[in-house]
Amino acid sequence: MGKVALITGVTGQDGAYLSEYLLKLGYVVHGIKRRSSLFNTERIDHLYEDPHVENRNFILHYGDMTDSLNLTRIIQEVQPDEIYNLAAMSHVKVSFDTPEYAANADGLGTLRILEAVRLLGLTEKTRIYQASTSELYGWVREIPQTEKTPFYPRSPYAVAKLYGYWIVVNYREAYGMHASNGILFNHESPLRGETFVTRKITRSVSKIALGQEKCLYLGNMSAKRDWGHAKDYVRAMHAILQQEKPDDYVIATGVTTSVRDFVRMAFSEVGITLQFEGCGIEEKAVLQSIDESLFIETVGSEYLPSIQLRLGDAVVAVDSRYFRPTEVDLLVGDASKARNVLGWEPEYDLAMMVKEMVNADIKLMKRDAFLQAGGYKTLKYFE
Ligand code: NAP
Ligand code: F7E
Repeated sequence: MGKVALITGVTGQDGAYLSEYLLKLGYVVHGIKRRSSLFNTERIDHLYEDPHVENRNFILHYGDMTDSLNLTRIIQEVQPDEIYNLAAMSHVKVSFDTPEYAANADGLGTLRILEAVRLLGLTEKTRIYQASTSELYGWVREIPQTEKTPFYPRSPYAVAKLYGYWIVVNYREAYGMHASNGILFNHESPLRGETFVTRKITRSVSKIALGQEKCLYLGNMSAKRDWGHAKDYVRAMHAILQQEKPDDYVIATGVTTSVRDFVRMAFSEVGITLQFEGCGIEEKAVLQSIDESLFIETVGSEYLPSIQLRLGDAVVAVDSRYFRPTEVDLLVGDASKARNVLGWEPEYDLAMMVKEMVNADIKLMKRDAFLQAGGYKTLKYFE
């Protein structure tokens, strides 16, 4: 019999990659998804199994991190060996608009999971992974950040996650629970939510290259992040729960890059070189040169006649609406402990990830253009 895992936030970026990973390892995976008025399972549709199939390995339950009764019932039904608590209102900027909800879902939600496991008498059986975050370091006290670096959260999201972090430590110490924090630095992928900065950039680069958009508007381009690939990071989550003793681990690449340099890298994937001019709110980036053969190779010759890219055009500009009331300027993690204890190493570097994300978005934007142009009807007609 394979192990049974329960994943909250199964419809998110990490939930999707972790489900795939655990299913390949022979787990039975249960996931909690929210009720929504539109389908919200796009990232996991390829894993979906019809409820009429016998002995399913991938089972979804409706639930919400703000509903204790619902969480307790699901945990009782599933009797999981491992819980991965990934559900959260995970957008830092949005947490300034919805601070109470972020505290409820991200902070108290974590408590609800821990307390349900305790009340159901599953303390000995069920191991818990908590999705903690490098945002805890906020206004960083040292560079690079380790498991010992003091926290200084800078957003309602980070403050809610601080509660989540400490309540996990407290339940571990108070009740001997196998509960661990993964302090994960930013991790991205083609499945990343569209409003996080990396995906926003790779989507815009693709649209600009295909002539569907003229300019990408960003906030603070000087912010620096330690960006890894989500596929690498879900392996670390699993490894943390396979340890005999629960503990907390930093998961990071150790390399930090500015948003501005991420923009440069993404445009250069389609053969475009940018020149940045001005500073602060006046900063913009103009098209300096285009490597035509690389452009045609990546974007595809069938799209060229409709594209109007001119040297000197501004394709990136600053919009202050994307600034945050308090910013996290620089994050870079030291994952030595994870390397030594878990044997964890990332397989992706930033350049590989940017390439994968840009290519995936170009494909997606071409598909969207095809559908908008009536492709859908054509496909239907021939079905
Ligand atoms: P994500 O793509 O935003 O996914 C979040 C998931 O949580 C989604 O499935 C979402 O459901 C679900 N969710 C949100 N509020 C919920 C609620 N009240 N009840 C039930 N489910 C709810 O985030 P991610 O990038 O995969 O990150 C996974 C976790 O790691 C999050 O806790 C995040 O805060 C944390 N984290 C992320 C990073 C990173 O760089 N990605 C780094 C450190 C920590 P819908 O699909 O319906 O919205
Ligand atoms: O911003 C700057 C922005 O929203 C990164 C979440 O997964 O990772 C994520 O949080 C940086 C910030 O991620 C835009 O000001 C500039 O400095 O992609 P982001 P985040 O805030 O680091 C951590 C580890 C988590 O735990 C979170 O759940 O980019 N930035 N211009 C922008 N950011 C956005 N979103 N949009 C802009 O236009």
